[in-house]
Amino acid sequence: MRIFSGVQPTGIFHIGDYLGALKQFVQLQEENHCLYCVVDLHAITLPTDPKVLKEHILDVAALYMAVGIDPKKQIIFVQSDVPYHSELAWILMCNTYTGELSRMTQYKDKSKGEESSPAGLFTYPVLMAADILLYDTDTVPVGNDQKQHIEITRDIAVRVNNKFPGTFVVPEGRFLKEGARIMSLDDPLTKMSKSSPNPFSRISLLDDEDTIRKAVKKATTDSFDNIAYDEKNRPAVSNLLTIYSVFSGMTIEKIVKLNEGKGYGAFKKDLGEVIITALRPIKERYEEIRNSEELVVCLRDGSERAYALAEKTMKRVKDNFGLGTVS
Ligand code: ATP
Ligand code: LTN
Repeated sequence: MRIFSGVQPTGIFHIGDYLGALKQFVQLQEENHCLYCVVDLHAITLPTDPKVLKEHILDVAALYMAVGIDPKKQIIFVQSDVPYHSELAWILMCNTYTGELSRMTQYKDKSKGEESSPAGLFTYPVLMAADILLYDTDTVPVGNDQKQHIEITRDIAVRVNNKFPGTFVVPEGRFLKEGARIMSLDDPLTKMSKSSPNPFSRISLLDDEDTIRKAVKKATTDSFDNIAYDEKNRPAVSNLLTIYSVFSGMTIEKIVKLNEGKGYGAFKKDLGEVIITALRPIKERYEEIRNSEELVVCLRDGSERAYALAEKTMKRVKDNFGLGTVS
């Protein structure tokens, strides 16, 4: 199967990105053809400093490799290195309704209803659809905050296929049950996010050990005197149990049992160590890759291979739409 996913170069990944998305990227590479993209064009939908953006592009690419994606077997590349993404986005925009874009919750959140919000923020989902459809993608692994964007991608693909049969493969989203939505450590009702102003709301994949211990220690809990999973009534401790479970590989039931009669102090201490142990090898590999010359070489090679695949799809799309001088 063809797999495609993308991450915005807006900062260092946190454990929510890792558990919701990156971990599945690694698992999927065993039996599939995967393309993992650094979606820099999406990152400029909100104001970005060019120097910082350039660094973040390399940070994200290095993190892809550090978590275990093999750039020789799979394709790791930067979106704007393959200009077909923007070209296809335009064609798709002509087949997308403004009404459906205005219903996107991410747009509503990020634009805050202001008239001066960039049009790129509004058409963001169409560029994402172009990313996916350009590579005849079967499956898109993402965190479940992206469900609505996958739905609109499918709707656009079906709409175009109804006009011009056989233009696109209609993709499916792939969402994990556990880890698909890791919540903030300071507010279990909002998702862990790179953009939250409180650094203790998240744990970054590159945080040092003391920072991780401190963030876990400060994490919000509740006033019950036992440790139990109850997402509705005890969201904070349930979130910590999920994080514990996905990093340790132990079931939640087993962790609850291990913690019978213990308080939050001991539980959090163990959790901190579980996270530190899981992140240590990623951090070590990241340091090696981030400053190596190999990183840029891999990205160039990745964009050449992605370009060749995209070119084929674009030729088919333009032919079907009757675009261009000759077919
Ligand atoms: P931010 O974290 O600033 O809100 P974002 O949501 O735009 O950024 P990306 O970097 O584009 O995040 O997301 C990378 C991937 O990680 C996406 O597939 C997204 O669904 C997933 N993801 C992000 N945050 C979480 C989370 N808290 N829990 C689970 N998955 C997440
Ligand atoms: N919108 C996504 C990032 C993204 C993406 C994609 C994910 C852009 N293009 C294509 C999967 C496939 C986000 O904010 N997480």
